[in-house]
Amino acid sequence: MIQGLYTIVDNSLTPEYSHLFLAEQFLQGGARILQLRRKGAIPPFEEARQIMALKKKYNFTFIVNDFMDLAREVNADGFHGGRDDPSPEESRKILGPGKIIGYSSHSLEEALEAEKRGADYVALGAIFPTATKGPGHPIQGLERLREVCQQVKIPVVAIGGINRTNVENVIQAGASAVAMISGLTKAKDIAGEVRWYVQHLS
Ligand code: TZP
Ligand code: MG
Repeated sequence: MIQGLYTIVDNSLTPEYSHLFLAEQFLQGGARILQLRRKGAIPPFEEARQIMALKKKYNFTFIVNDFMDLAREVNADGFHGGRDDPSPEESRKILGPGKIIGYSSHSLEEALEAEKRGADYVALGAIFPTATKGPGHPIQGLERLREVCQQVKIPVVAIGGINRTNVENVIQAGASAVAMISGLTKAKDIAGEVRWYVQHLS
């Protein structure tokens, strides 16, 4: 189930940490959903495999962003795509039954279309300005988030600039889950920060 804290394993703002290190920090903090995200570079098979191997120790859902072949090769629990990726229905065909298909949307229309095409959840972002996405990205804001949550039946994952101060408003707007990168990866105590959100969102 896509609910609560949705952690994104992405070290683009914190290159001093490996993806594997971030994944384990998140899991130590109690995260139950991890997405591997590496913009512009194919994550090495070995990295994704090592994260999958953490399932021996932790119970979590592992979703691969952008790289369908990798998702299939490591038998991840799901794939997260967007405009440049196979459609949700194609993704489901490729990955097989029982897998989770997520889709990045940037408008109500796109979110409704993804739902129609069989996505299990949609992400909507960026809700707030964020360094992770860089300038030039449209900001959705809380009102758009509320509208999307009202009209879309599948879970909506809010993403972009979410932090301790605004997370409550995001939940109030109807988001099923909050996806975060820098709010977690830039914390001094990453596992502790994750724990705060896990407790706050349950
Ligand atoms: N999509 C929309 S905003 C965003 C993505 C991947 C970045 C989220 O990162 P952060 O650091 O939690 O704002
Ligand atoms: Mg993509």
